[in-house]
Amino acid sequence: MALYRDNELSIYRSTFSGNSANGFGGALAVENTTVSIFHSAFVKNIADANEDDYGDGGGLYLEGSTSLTMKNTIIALNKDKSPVDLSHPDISLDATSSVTFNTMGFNFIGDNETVSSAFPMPAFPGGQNLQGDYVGDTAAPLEPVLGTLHNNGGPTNTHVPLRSSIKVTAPWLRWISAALVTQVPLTLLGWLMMPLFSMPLMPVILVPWKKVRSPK
Ligand SMILES: [Ca+2]
Ligand SMILES: [Ca+2]
Repeated sequence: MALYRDNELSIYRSTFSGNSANGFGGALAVENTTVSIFHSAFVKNIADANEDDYGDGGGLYLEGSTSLTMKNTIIALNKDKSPVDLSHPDISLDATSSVTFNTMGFNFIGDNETVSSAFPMPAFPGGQNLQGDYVGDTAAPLEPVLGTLHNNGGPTNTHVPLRSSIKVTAPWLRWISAALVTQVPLTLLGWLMMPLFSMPLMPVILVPWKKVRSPK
């Protein structure tokens, strides 16, 4: 399924896969639109399929005064096939657009080219950024591990995140990973620095003890 829209659009639990456009927006192009996308996937779509250097945004192409609210949505593994023109595989903004983003977290952006301010990289590779999104960039695109387009129930075929995908990492495992990354180094640093802080206290403790013992 591929769409062009210029008013208001809500997408809920939908899959856009394998679409292509010779121009802009392989899966979805919107202009002056209020867009909400929840629990959906935009994967393996292509912009500028005819490779004439005219076309961007394999996943989404956003124009005009558009606002995009997004939660728990995968936009990854899309392509911009322009041979020379800048490659904007997943999301592309028109140069004159004024797009506002409202992320509600748990989104998965393969390449944040053109949207790095709305979807900044996380502090640790593979982790969530401060908004709770998983984000890659052109140098290190993030690839979800998905099953093939398949009938997994529901009215249309879908891609199921597989067990090894970041999207399905158990919350307790994410907590342990975060603890290993942040708490273990801090604890080791604390142990190493403990003698530095305890040394000045030793004379204060020992001197009164000696005075008490001295009359004997
Ligand atoms: Ca083209
Ligand atoms: Ca392009």
